[in-house]
Amino acid sequence: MFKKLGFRAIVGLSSLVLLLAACANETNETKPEVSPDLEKATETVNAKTPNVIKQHADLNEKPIPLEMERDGSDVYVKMTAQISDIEIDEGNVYKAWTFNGQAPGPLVVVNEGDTIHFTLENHDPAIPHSMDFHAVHTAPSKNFTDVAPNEEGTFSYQASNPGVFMYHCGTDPVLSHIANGMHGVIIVKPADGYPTDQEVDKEYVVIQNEWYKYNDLDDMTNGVPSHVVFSTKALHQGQPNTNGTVGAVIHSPLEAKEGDKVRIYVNNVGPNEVSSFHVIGTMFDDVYIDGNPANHYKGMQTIMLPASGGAVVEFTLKEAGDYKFVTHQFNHATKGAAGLIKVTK
Ligand SMILES: [Cu+2]
Repeated sequence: MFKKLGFRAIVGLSSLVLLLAACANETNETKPEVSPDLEKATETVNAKTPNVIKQHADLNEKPIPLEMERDGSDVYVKMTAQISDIEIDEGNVYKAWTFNGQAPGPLVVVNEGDTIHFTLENHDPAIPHSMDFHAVHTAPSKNFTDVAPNEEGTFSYQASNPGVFMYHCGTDPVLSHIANGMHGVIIVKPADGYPTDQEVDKEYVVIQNEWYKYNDLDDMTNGVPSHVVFSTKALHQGQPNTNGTVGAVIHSPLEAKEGDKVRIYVNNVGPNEVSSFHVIGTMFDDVYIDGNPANHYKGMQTIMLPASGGAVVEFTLKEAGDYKFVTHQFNHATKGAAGLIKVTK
């Protein structure tokens, strides 16, 4: 997908990196391709923040709320690309590349059949960003294109399929943009609802994501995540809205009453790992894979969420107590991917 000249530059750059690496430690490890723009913008500002982009070094942009307005079935959504500090673990502040200062970004909820008129304001002074909604059919070359620093772009498309979809920045190198924090969830509510709508007492949104060494494309490509985490986004007023940080959904637990049927809209935004989503002490009575009412499964213990995959899961909490949910890939649960549902009488 690289333009011809860009590709040559990258090949040249990669060869140089390879040569230097070979000289330095006599290994032949393949280095990921870094776009020349990103390579130029990135430098070690100090030992504490390796790989920080020079213009990001002193930048910590205050989160700007999502703007959303509806006119019939036309929905006007405005988001920002911005650089904001997020403490992903105690004492570990990540200068995240974000949508609206959150990682994952703000929850977007629309109805099946809506036309989305999406505006991205790029508040990042250094590099371009973009938006790829998995909820729409459109030509990426036309509607998922880059918005330059300090510019804005508007794109329109229809959300014609119901589901729990990922969105992410699609600017090259995509892995850097997603792993640095530019991901989120858009729910497209089915026109005719889910067959179990009447049974559900509480509903929440849960998202899984990974973090790697700061803006380190080599680690993102060849390494393992340092943190795998859950976040929750407020679907209804008064619900917690967190970033993807270690313990976020334990410190801000989900709540239910004994006997409640709970629905979770869940998505794994990755970027790289699969999620094996499981609630300890119950099982999923009803599951809609990717959140489409047509994909209805019953009685599942664990659901597999591929990177970007979503689901609606519904389960009954028959006894009061604390229920943890995890990815059953326990190496990832150990790195932070655990959340809590507090069930009271
Ligand atoms: Cu981006």
